Amino acid sequence: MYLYYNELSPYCRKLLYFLDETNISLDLKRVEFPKLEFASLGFSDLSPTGQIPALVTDFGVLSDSTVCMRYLCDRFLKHSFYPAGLYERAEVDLWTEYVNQHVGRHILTLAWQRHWVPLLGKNFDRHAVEQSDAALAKYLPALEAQLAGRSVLAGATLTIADINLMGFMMQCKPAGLYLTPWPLLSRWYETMTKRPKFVDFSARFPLN
Ligand SMILES: N[C@@H](CCC(=O)N[C@@H](CS)C(=O)NCC(=O)O)C(=O)O
Repeated sequence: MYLYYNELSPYCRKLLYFLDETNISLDLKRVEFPKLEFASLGFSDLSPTGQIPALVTDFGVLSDSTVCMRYLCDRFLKHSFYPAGLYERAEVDLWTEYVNQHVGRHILTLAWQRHWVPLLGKNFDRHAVEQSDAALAKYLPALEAQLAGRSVLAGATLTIADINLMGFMMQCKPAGLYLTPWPLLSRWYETMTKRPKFVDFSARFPLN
């Protein structure tokens, strides 16, 4: 089993950080231009999106960071990160999907518009930034409320819900997203950044 990745991709970074936290070791293959490289390898038929991360298993290719985290937890029996119990698992899924649908993509839009667009000399899309700022103002309060009286998003210990959120939150700085209005989320983020596994991960794969 091996993983196609590029350390600049936020979705790959999420999965690479997940591998560190869970101590799952995979062969890593770095790609620069996934669609072109996959086409030349004949992967276009196997991977529905042609995107990275792409996890090549004995049975086929999985090309979605969240699906890969779930699969790897089950495959390597990492149930503390993705519980086997039905309700506990659903709670992890709930917060993972909430973040994927309402939070993550907006942080990435802001990071793209505020950091990469000026760097690459592309056209700034003010409307996209306004929409993502508004969406975060609307959807971050539920994360803040969920963190009241707890240090992790679901259950009692770190799960893929936290790792998933961290995959996006590690882009806060390039996104120009300040967490002052959300003190519990801010505290959660500070705690996550101090985790030894995150410190190691950031040193191995620096953001810039
Ligand atoms: N929902 C997917 C998104 C993956 C994704 O957007 N990958 C981007 C890199 S960040 C990609 O491969 N882009 C190249 C392309 O679409 O050709 C996930 O969670 O893995």
